[in-house]
Amino acid sequence: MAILFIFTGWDPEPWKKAVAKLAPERDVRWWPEVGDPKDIEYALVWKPPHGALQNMPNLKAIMSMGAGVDFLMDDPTLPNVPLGRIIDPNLTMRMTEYVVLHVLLHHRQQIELLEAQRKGVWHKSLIQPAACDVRVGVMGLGVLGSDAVEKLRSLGFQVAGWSRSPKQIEGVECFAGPEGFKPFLNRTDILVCLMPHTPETHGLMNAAAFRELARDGHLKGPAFINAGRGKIQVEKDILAALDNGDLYSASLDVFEEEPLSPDSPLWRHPRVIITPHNASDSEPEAVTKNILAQIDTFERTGKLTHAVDLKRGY
Ligand code: NDP
Ligand code: OXD
Repeated sequence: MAILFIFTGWDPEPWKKAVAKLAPERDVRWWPEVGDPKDIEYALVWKPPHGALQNMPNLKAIMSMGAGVDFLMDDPTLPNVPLGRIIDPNLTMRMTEYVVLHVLLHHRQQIELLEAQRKGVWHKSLIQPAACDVRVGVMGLGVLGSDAVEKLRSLGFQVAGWSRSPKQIEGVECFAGPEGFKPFLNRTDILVCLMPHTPETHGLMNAAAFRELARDGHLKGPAFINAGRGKIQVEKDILAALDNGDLYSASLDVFEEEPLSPDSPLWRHPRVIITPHNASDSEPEAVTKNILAQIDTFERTGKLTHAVDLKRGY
């Protein structure tokens, strides 16, 4: 049995080190050095080129090396085998760190304070609302969203969430489905997107959605934080909303096209914080351990621990 790693855009060295430490006995191949394709039973992938998974007659399962699988969905040559993904405390914890950091940055108006610092201004007139007066809304109440809402709630924010199917989470106002979207936005000062990219979520965060965010809050205006997927947002609409006041500020970790073009005006916007899709990086040792355990379980039970529903697309 051989395991094939296929990824683009990542440095393979830390992964090779993790495999050497955790599974020195395994037959592991590194794309494009596939060897005999008949040997490959498991493919561990991150943004594999279309077609790279073809012609492996003994392939049993494909596993994303991250939480998302959207990059596989438009590959017409995707083999019809079970597809898994990563759910791991390491990944969840990192995402929650990012969400809490950026919610607090917007809540505490740090962009404005840094601007004042650059100018040598003692900005004492800036009114600082308490967390209990600020409404945070989290789009996506899955593995990552549900951890984030819990931590945000413990900081004292008024927290709501939005998902496809209805949820009940103590202390969190839960909205669901298309009919819940507008009321969810209407009560939100700081919006956090932790959703997958699917045909339903494509372009969802557009001018019409930003216009629905609350305008009666204690902050200078709504903030948008996206650590889900870039194709959920319409970047020209983010810029227009920042200009017309529908948005006051934004933190963006993901983009319509990655890496973000050096020409994008988002880089230079004074109220936008850009991070390079590193809200929650897949940590080689934690993820390799997780995937090896999933393979062992699959060998015993024929089922993937964190299987993806291909019909839903996440
Ligand atoms: P989950 O599959 O556990 O959760 C997804 C959530 O989104 C669910 O609550 C789901 O609703 C909701 N959702 C999906 N489609 C819709 C829709 N059409 N309308 C309303 N809600 C919807 O995923 P994770 O929490 O593990 O991860 C979320 C995403 O975060 C990943 O898909 C990935 O894109 C992104 N990510 C980004 C990283 C980064 O570094 N920037 C790192 C890791 C992940 P329901 O509960 O009803 O199914
Ligand atoms: C993921 C990601 O999906 O890093 O895990 O974006």
